[in-house]
Amino acid sequence: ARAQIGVTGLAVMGRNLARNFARHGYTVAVHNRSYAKTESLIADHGGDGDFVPSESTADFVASIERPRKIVIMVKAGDPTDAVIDELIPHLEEGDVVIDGGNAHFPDTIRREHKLAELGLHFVGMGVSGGEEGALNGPSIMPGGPKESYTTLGPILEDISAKVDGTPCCTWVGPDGAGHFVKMVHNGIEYADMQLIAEAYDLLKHGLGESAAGIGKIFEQWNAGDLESFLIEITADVLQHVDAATGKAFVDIVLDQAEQKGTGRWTVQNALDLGVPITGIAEATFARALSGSVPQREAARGVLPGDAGTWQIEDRDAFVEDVRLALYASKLVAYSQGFDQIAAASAEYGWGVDRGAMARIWRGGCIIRAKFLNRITEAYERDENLPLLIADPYFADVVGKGLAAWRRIVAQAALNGVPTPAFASSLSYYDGVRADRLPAALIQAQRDFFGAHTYRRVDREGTFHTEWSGDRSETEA
Ligand code: NBP
Repeated sequence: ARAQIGVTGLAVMGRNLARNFARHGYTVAVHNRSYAKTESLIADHGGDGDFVPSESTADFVASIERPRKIVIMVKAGDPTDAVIDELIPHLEEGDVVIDGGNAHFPDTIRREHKLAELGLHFVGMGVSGGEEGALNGPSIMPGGPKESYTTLGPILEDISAKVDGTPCCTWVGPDGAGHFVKMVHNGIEYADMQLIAEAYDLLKHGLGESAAGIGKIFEQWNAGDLESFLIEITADVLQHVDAATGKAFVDIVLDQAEQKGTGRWTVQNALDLGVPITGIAEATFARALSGSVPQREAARGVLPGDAGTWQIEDRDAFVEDVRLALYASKLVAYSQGFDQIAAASAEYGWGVDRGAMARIWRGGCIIRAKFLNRITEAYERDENLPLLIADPYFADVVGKGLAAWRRIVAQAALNGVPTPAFASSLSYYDGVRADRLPAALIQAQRDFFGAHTYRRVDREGTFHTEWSGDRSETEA
């Protein structure tokens, strides 16, 4: 046995992760269900470093130094269980099995408990950054038993992205914490992408600007507070021309957004925990709406718009308004995502450090962005911060963009441009800051038809009014 780490599952992600380990000087045992992928890795990239290929699981496991560290990088779901079951008979106490796939966190919790009973460590590891990140430095979110991080951590930190010399990898928390945080990362990614798409749509309708022209605006935005991977690729995509037609690429792409499911998982979990992640939810539903083909067909030419024709007098002022509205909406989406992490951390006993999560998202991953530094700073100022946008720095940023945000959402409504994420973020903002919410009326209604009781503003206790009787109040 001479390999320091093993990777099984050599499709795009596993292959690149194995190459990344090898390039960092580790001897890497490699294995795939069908041997052809293992052979092609060695044939194409054997020169990247020291690989130990094996055809059988037994040989693969035997080629790794104990305690073994084995990264599974296969299709999430049943294939992951199949690989774990195949590995188990060959493993020995203290070995560490790492699932780098996009597992749903309840599966990770289940697997961790099962392997712990066998004396094995199981690390559910979120990996973001796609194939490019896997090769050149991803953001890595490992969970599982903390002691496994002592030996595994340095290797993962070695191959992760670095920002200002700091690795984009840290231990997230026990059992499913790593995969949970990766899930929320993807949810935030949904919100971020939807907000950018809405900003593009507003600029398109408001200014009548070409895709390439809007691409230039995103390029300028990327030089400021909004600097991030997603803004950068948006500028690039919008300026790309379709070779076949000579049209803007974005204009020849069918407008039906697909999804693999992490956004849905994030929203489902938020519903379970009762956390309002309206930005992520609207983004997920916006994709669903785009794919609602029969409904869109039924509406076409039938539903009137009764919308105005957008008259922008000051082009630069409008662009700045959209930028400020985008930034504020984005902060709300992140704030909500971090609330969900806090709620889950409390529910499952994970102790997740939110500032550290913002830190490891600064590089390598899809939502990497300059302003994540500010989020880390906010949680360093107060690790129990109940509301990210109420941190003094962010409250100030949002406050300065507030008038622009309101103008944009109002103009979008008047001109019939859908902005579900912009609008719901603003509603969330106004809701969370309201002195008093109409939830009081909801409670009264619930008590009226279902005797669900209510609490009063003026004294402790739970009360019910005899609505169908003499309307006297009783203490429940
Ligand atoms: P895929 O998700 O396309 O999975 C293909 C791999 O799974 C192949 O190695 C295949 O082996 C193996 N596999 C399957 Br399918 N069923 C198996 C089974 N029953 N037993 C053993 N192996 C099995 O690969 P990927 O796109 O590289 O992604 C790998 C993981 O990383 C996934 O969980 C994915 O969600 C996650 N991820 C992907 C990205 C990304 O950008 N693509 C980013 C972050 C995370 P075979 O070659 O023999 O068919």
